[in-house]
Formats: sequence, C-alpha cells, structure tokens
Amino acid sequence: MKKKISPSLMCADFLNLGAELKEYERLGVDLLHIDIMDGVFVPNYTLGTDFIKKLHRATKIPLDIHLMIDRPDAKLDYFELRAGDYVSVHYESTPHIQRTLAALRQAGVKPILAINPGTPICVVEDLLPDIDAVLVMTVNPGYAGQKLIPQTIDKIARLRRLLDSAGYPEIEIECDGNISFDNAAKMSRAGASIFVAGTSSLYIDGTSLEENLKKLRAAVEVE
Ligand code: S6P
Ligand code: MG
Repeated sequence: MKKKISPSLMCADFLNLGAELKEYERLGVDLLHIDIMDGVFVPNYTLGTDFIKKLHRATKIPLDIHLMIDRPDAKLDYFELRAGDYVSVHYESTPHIQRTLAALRQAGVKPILAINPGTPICVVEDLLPDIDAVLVMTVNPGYAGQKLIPQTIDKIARLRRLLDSAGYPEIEIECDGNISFDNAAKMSRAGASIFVAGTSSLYIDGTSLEENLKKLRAAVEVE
C-alpha cells in the first residue's frame, strides 16, 4: 500500500499559504488535511467551508477533510466535496454513522471512519463495506501540539489484523496526532499508510518543509 503524507493545514503559515501550496505541488504531496471543528464535538474552531472552496480552485491535490463536528449527517451539504477527496466522520459524532458514510460514498468521495483514542476498534466491524479507510486518532481531537497516547500504536496493529482477517486488506489506516519522525515509523510498522503531518514533523519552527517531508517519507518507508 502506498504510504501517503497529509500535511495538516491548521498548522500552516496562513500569511504564506499560496507559496506553501505551490511547494506542496512541487514536492508531490499526496493529500492536504483540513481540520473542521465546531466547538461542540471538540473544544475548538479551526478551518471552514469557504476555505475548502478556495483550496479546490487553487490546487488539484485531493483534500483530506476531517470533520470534528456534531451530527455531520445533517451538515454534509455545507461542504463542497470533489471527487477524489477523502472525508472522515467520527463514529462518536452521530447515531446514524452508516447513513453518513453511505452519503459520502454517494457524493463520490472516499468515506473514512474516524475513531477517538477511547473508542474500541470493534466499532468498525459492521461498517467495512462502507469505508475506504479508518482514521485512528492518536491524540484526543481538538488541538495541534499534543502528546501521543502510547497505546494507540498497538491499536493500529490490532486494527490492521482485524481488517486483514475480515477480508478487507485494501482498507487503509490513517493516523492523526503527534506524528513525529519516530512515531511515524512505529505507526507505519503497525500498519498505517496515511500520516497527518503537523507541528511534530513538517511544521517544526526554523526548519524547511522540503527537508522535513523527505525525513518523514523516509521514516514511513521502514518495514
Ligand atoms: C487535531 C487535528 C489534527 C492536528 C494534527 C497536528 O485535533 O485533528 O489533524 O492538526 O494532529 O499535528 P501535531 O503534530 O501538532 O499533533
Ligand atoms: Mg485532523
């Protein structure tokens, strides 16, 4: 499975975003991670619907939209979705998660089931036909710059085994939260293939995106 890096744009330099986007295109970044928070499902606000529209016009890189919002089933229409985008919805955010995932598939995007650190992996079992990936939160969602919850590494390994033994080896595992170069290697070995890159790797003050991306790519290629 190709290992993909998804820079977290909530960590980007907003005053320099146009140049940063050009740099991502030049470096062949796979995805752009867009955190959407509503102050209810998580205690923070970040990026929004108009930002997604602007990005769609500015770049062909697929968006990796992470919805951390309460009752996303009632709000999917707020978002401009483009074929090829990845969209994650949280298991914990709606009692109608299957309906929401099916609506995403219908809209032509890749549906991803996101699970918080405290949510057990067994919740994916009855949703396997509806998803292209599982997003394992390796910190509690809401903020950049947090510390890894250590047991989430083993959680990724257990989830990989569950997906493979259920006959879904093509379902990817995305991880999000404190993906440092060291943690990325451990997550990759455990079976993750999509890595959200924030303040722990790409956006370390005083370092270059190009160098950090190179280091992160090398870290996740370990087997
Ligand atoms: C957190 C959000 C994440 C962060 C990312 C930041 O709720 O979903 O996508 O932007 O975790 O990376 P880091 O390296 O600062 O944890
Ligand atoms: Mg995120």
